[in-house]
Amino acid sequence: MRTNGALQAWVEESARLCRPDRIVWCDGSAEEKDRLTSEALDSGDFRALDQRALPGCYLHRSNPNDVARTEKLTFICSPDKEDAGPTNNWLAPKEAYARLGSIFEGSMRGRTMYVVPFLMGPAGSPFSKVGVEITDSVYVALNMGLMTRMGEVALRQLGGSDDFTRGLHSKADLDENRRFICHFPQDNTIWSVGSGYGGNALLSKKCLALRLASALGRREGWLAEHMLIVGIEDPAGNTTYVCAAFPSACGKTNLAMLVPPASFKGWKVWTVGDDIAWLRPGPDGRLWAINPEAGFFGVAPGTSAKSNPNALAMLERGAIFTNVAETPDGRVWWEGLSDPPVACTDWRGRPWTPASAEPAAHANSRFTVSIKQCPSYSKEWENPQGVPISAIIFGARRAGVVPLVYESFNWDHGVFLGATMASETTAAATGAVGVLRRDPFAMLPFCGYNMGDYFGHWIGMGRRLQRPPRIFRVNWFMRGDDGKFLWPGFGENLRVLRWMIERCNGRGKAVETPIGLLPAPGAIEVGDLPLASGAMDRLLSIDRDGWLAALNTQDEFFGSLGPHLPRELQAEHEGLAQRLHGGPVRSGAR
Ligand code: OXD
Ligand code: MN
Repeated sequence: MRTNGALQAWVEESARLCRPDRIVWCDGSAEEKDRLTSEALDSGDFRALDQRALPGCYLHRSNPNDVARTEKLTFICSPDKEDAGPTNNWLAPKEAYARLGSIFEGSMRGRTMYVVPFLMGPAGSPFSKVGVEITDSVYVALNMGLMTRMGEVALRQLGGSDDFTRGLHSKADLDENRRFICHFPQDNTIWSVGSGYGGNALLSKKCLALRLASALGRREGWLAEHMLIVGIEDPAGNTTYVCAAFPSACGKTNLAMLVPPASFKGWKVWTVGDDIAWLRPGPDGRLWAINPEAGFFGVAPGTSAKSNPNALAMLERGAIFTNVAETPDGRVWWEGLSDPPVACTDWRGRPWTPASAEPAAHANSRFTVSIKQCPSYSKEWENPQGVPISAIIFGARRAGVVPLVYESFNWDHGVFLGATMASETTAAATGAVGVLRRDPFAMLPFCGYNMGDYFGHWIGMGRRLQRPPRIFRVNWFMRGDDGKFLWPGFGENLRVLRWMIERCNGRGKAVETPIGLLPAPGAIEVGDLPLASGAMDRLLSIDRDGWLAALNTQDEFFGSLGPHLPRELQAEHEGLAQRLHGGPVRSGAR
């Protein structure tokens, strides 16, 4: 197995730095999974859940200081600070290697170093990339086995090449003051130290598949995006593939495996991915997408028979739960799953009852599970060419201003819709929750290069597509005056998706407004949904004052990008301002 010279040399160099007691190369076999699971049980990394009720399921309780992505401690270490841009933290590569090197030094003494080769994307696909993660965490190694195509398959794809992402990870002493997640796009390298949390430590995910891949995609002419991929099959058997970008913990997993409401007879939804899409123009002038991952690292709280029955079904075996509560009979529980148990053990291992002051599960508690266990799993996930994308959706969590759905006038306007996203923060990252922040393309924490250049890359991508996807914005989270959500969401979101599909097929009716094309009255069929009175009018209205206020913060944000802001987006911004001030709705609308 260990025949690749460049890989061998890098593993030896890393071992000289970290000084592990032993080195284990992961091959991805079932026997290895059993062995690593026993190790995790022995070390206390895993607690066995009731193996009759939940076969192959385990609970991991993390260090309480290590429960979410730490954006403050995440850096893009490009040689030139300008390439990281104003939305990323930057460290000079030399300084980053020196600072982290001193923490890695001897950090694996007394520990095992796991060498985890992994493949992102289907074997043999032109989209796919190989990475290798070196880690001292058995929890990370086991998660990587679910989240990626791990082991031999990756080494076979790599062959003798030295073209692989080098990811070095150590939990070190889990000290927040010695925690850094550094990306070196010029070296195709990631160094992550001091955290065992998924988004910081599963280096395939945010670090490779988004931060490094976005920079690589710019050089190679493709896109790495924080997007789910879903296929929607109508009763006639036509499947339309859609990508959707939402910030973390805003329902991507639920949307990716949506169950059609009862009134949608004959409709089916197929899950290709729930978090990351790699997109490239195909020879037919369309945009094609793969999901580079092989599993889901989903948010547990709020996952229920109502919000996501498919997720519950796939979590009955072979799942790793992180920081959820444990019931006395060895099962799992989290807020929103069901009525609370009379008593359980909370995510920190403390006794909990419904009278306890704090939640039983951490707000960012997670499950990890293979995509193949999802009842709505799409076999197209294995297609080396990916799936053709007809629509791109940008969504965010907004209590007001942004309507339920609208369509862009054209590609550049669609890029503008992505670039001007703002969303209320969630528990997926450390820091305050519920604060409105700009999150362009839901990529603020994940874009590996200058955000202005990233916008330019998107504009350029449109020029290469003869049949570009239509672009939409959605907001499932608008609230009425009583603070309650106006739209029921979950399965009912298919009503909105159906309008988008009709638009893609040239049938759905729309009206032109200053912000874009809104569904014509009645174009979204609401049937007998129990909506509050006037809800649909409110959901599809234009809050002119809200939009005028948004223009100011857009201006500020665009200004911060300086000369990197593409002039097309400046023109879109000015066009929106003119239309909001009563100028004509643009020509060229389709
Ligand atoms: C995730 C995230 O884990 O976005 O997918 O934080
Ligand atoms: Mn995500």
